[in-house]
Amino acid sequence: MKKTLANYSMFLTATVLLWIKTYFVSKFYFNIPLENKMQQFILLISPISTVLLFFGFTLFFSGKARNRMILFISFIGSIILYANIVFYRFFNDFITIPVLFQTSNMGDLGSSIFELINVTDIVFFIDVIILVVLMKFISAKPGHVTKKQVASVFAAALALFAVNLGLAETERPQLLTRTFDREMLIKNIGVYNYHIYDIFMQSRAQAQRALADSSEIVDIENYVKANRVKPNENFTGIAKDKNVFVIVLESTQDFVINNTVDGEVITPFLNELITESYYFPNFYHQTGQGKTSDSEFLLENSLYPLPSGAVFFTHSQNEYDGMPKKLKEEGYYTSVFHANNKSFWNRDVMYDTLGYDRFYDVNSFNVTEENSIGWGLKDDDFFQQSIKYVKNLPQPFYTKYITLTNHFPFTLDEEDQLIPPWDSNSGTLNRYFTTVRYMDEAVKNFFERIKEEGLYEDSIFILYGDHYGISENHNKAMSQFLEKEVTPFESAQLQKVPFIIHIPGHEGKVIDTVGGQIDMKPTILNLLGIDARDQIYFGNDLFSEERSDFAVFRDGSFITKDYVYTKNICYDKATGLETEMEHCEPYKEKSETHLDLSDRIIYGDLLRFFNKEEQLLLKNSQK
Ligand code: GP9
Ligand code: MN
Repeated sequence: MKKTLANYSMFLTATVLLWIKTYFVSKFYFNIPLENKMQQFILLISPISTVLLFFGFTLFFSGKARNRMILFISFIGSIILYANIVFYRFFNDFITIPVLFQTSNMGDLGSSIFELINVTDIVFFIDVIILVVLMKFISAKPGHVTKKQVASVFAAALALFAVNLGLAETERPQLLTRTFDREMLIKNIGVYNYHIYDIFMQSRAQAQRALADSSEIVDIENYVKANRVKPNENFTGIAKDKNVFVIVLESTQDFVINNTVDGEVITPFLNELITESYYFPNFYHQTGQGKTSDSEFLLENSLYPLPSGAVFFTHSQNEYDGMPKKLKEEGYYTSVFHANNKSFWNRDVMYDTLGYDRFYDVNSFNVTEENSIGWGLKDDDFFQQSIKYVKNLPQPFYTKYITLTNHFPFTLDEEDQLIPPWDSNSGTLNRYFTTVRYMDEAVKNFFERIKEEGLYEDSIFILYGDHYGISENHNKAMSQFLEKEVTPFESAQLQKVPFIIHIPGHEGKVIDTVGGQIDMKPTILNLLGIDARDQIYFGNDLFSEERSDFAVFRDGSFITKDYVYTKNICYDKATGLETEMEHCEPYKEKSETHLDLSDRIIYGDLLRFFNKEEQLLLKNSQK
């Protein structure tokens, strides 16, 4: 027994020390917000599995060699942690592989690295120092450990990881498949597992990228250009050089528009706005697991998001022809307002890639206990606090506002409730009406302020719902509200989100073409008189009279003028009843092609080839 203890003592000490140190740094240094006991517990256990696994390898050695390996691993673990600490001091974020190799980032860091490092930082290596001292004074050398014992250490590490992941999944479902936020990953699986995961994801993307063939883009280009319709010339340039406000209406579905609950109007302001705007009642969201970020991706690129994961996370290093980049070439200043952590959905990185000039994240706002609810700053405060920034932006500007209050779980302080919650069996749906009503008021107040600031006349306003707020889990309450059964056909129809284009001085009109978020970019660019038809994108101008009514969802369901295809069934739109598959067949092929080609562009990072080719052509023509 004594011998066994001696065999393991240094291994155990090193494991415990690195584990506890990592926990303390995560909790107190990275300031990871913890909402409940379970999250505290997850954070506590999250480093242990990897720490155990790595030190487990030292058991293959004995005697002095083992001690040296223990020191080595302890040092490497500490360096990884310390690198994150230094990075965090500067960027308030965690290291990712691509960011590490991004010269611009490292350039910033390089010049100030000495300011970021303090002598007192030696405390972050305290465990390594303790180990050195212990090894010096303890004369007993660890002996041989049996293979079986090593195997059980690895098995324990694996089991601990499984427990960790299981608990994390209950706190944040689909943590690894969706990937929300670096902070969330570190909070749930610990800093070391996070790095392993990051390396895995990045290498996978890099491999796909390396395998891509530059000729692929030619076929894709031919396809998209052949399928593109001419934009409506009557609308070309009608908003030339105007400021553009894009307002993302969190979780807002179209069914709340012009509707009431218990006699209360749900969106009085939007209803009124629509009467003097272009309003598209057959407009669908096309997002996948990346939710809000997927909708932003569709908006800026007119490419489809990915079938799994959030493209903002998985392919933020690709080359894109983002709308901000294009608008910048045309003299626009581009920015985003969103009162959330900048790394959520990897926005800080992706916004750089897309070419945004400025991201006003949570740190640009004064967020207190009183002015926040649910996910953070209340929409009304968010809009109001943004005024001081927006009025000083260089004009013309393109700016995107992302609201937050109307987000699951749809909570709201009593004093902000303009209509009471409903009373079905779904608390979620009941509260949803109240938070939508609140958001509507916040948008109304924002418009008033924009008018007061004299910004209104020179601007256009694009409002869109990002994705559904009420999932199919609430079908029962939903059918009670809609007074009809929510069949798969109805579920597909419920994916409609508001799309409103408000141009001051224009009367507006209801335009009933079937379209989706993929169409936003070509529509907006045409209004601004910017010709981007040399770019590769999948949408079409929503005003165009030549367009065919069409929207494909990320799961392959689609909507046309007369049919709805979902869950392998073709429905007749007029009756809502099942019809022969042959009606849907031609569109099915079109849908699959669209999604497939768009995916290939992203997986292979194909736009890098396209742009090179374009530049070459340009050069030759200039000769
Ligand atoms: C988070 C906000 C909401 O920043 O955009 O995210 P969601 O869960 O809707 O994607
Ligand atoms: Mn959202």
